[in-house]
This record gives sequence, structure tokens and C-alpha cells, in this order.
Amino acid sequence: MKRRTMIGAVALAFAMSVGTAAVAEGLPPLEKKDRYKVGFPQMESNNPWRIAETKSFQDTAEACNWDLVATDAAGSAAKQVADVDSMIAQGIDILFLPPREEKPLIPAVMRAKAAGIPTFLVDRSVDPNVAKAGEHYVAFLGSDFIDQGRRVAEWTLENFKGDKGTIIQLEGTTGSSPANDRKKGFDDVIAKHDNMTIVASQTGDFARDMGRQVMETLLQAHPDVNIVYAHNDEMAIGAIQALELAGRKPGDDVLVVSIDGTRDALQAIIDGKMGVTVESSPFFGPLACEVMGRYASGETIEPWVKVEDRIFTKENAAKHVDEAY
Ligand code: GZL
Repeated sequence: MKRRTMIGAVALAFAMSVGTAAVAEGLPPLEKKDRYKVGFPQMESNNPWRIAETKSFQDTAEACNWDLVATDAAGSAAKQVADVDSMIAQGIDILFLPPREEKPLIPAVMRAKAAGIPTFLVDRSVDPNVAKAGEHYVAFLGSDFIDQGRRVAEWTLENFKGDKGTIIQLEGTTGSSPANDRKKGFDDVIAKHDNMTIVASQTGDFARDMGRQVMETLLQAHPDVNIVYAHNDEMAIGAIQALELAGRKPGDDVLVVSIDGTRDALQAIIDGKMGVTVESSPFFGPLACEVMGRYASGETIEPWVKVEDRIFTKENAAKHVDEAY
């Protein structure tokens, strides 16, 4: 650790002396070398999206000369913090962190920086009022979750056939940046339309079975629901199961709309049970490799390396279902 901190300080002094912008003020540099010890502390593996993301890092490791240290926090932010601290102690060269929730991982991000380890946040971010890209971590690699929520709402407004929309919202993991922002993006658009009402909004923790259970409960309280907005496809599939168990016909008397682009969601769209899913790609391995290479070459990385998302509907789901995860 001491050696690494000293290298960091020397590298920073060199960069400042020759006037290059090799690293933004205070960020640990990444020296160029043949192989890197890369930390990837995954938050959980309870859904196809998470599994696809982890596989993307594993599949990239050899091509990018990584000795990958990957862990699984099984849905616990506290365990994810412990996993980060363990990786710091192991002397990783770089950290790619998908923070499960916006706040609990911030101290670990600070400890990585103090240890001279550059951090990139992938797929979720941290509270921007506390930790900032370019200062505490290098950059966030991920989608625009507000825009995803906005696009789902706009598609819903264009394609809902009824006069009055009665909406149930299934939120993602409480305190996570995708849940916060997908809610904001959707709610802000819906609020502008008097004929659309969100009658309930509750977390299903991005999980299929919890999504099903929450939908069963909310359906009892709101039998007049005719739109279900799920923050991810797993909860949307769970909601479809709950609706069918209750004798409803998703796609006919309830419009189900979602985000991610999983294989099961594309199949549900093909089967007429889901209306739309806005893509949120889990394939971060190659992007992490490319951005890491730029950083090691001394480039200043933009604070948000934004991933562009497609939209899947009955017009194109069949074309893409075979490539889906
Ligand atoms: C989005 C990611 C979300 C997915 C969910 O980048 O954080 O977490 O949308 C996953 O499926 O659980």
C-alpha cells in the first residue's frame, strides 16, 4: 500500500510537471504494464442481468490481460463493502465497482482512492452529492436511467389504448441509482398527463419472485390497474405471472412496460404479454477494457461514459431475441 501511494504521488507529480492531463487532480494513476489485477465485486447473481454482466467481465479478462478477482455479495451492500476492502488488501491495480446502493459503498470508494487504486463505477452509481467522478473515482460507465424511465413513459402514452391509465409501479432495489432515476424519469412524464395516475409504487428489489409477490398484493388493492411499469424485466415477468394467476390477460386488459431487454422479456413481447422494454445493457466487460486502456495511456476520461440503449417492441423483438441473455 505504501509503495502504491508513493507511486501514485510520484506519477501525479510527473504528470503535473510535464503538463499532461494524465490524471485529473488527485485521482490515482494506472501505470502501463503487461497484466493487471482487476477487482470486480459483483453485488448479487439472482437474475439473468447480473449473471450476464459477470460473464462479460470473465469473458473479457484473458483478452485484456486481466487477473480478475471477482466476488459475489449475494445481495448485501455490507458484504460488497467487505469484498472491496479485501480486494484493496490484495493489492488490486484497478477496481470496477457496481455499487448495489448509492450510499453504503462510498467509504469503500474513498478507501480505494487512498490506497492509490483507481475506481470505475459500472452499471450503477453513488450519491453524486457525496462522491464525484474525476475526484473520488475516475468515471461512471452506464446507461442514462432517467432517460430510460422517460422513454418507457413516452411509449406508454403513445400506445395505451384506454382513456384513463391506472398505474402500478414496481421499483428496483431501494436506494439504488437505477431505481431512483427510473422512477424520476417515468413519474415526471406521467405527472404531465391528468388521465394517468400512479396508484401504487413499491419495491420488488429487481427480483422476479418479489415482483410477483408485490404485484399479487397490489392487485388486491387496485383491481382496476391497467398499466404496470416495472424497473426491470425480472419484476415485469413476475408481475405477468401474478396477473395471469388472477385471471387477468396481460397484453389485453393490462399493459406491462419495462427495462433491460432480457430474453424472457423479448419472448413476452413476441407472445403479446409485454408492450415494451428499453434496453439496459449488462455487457460491460469490453467497455471496461477499452476505458482502462485509455486511462493507462494517460487520457483524461469523461466523468460519464454513457451507454446508448435500444428499445424493443413487437416490431423488433423477434429479430433480437436470439442474441438476448
Ligand atoms: C442497470 C442494473 C440493474 C438492471 C437490473 O444498470 O443496475 O440491476 O436493470 C439489475 O436487472 O438487477
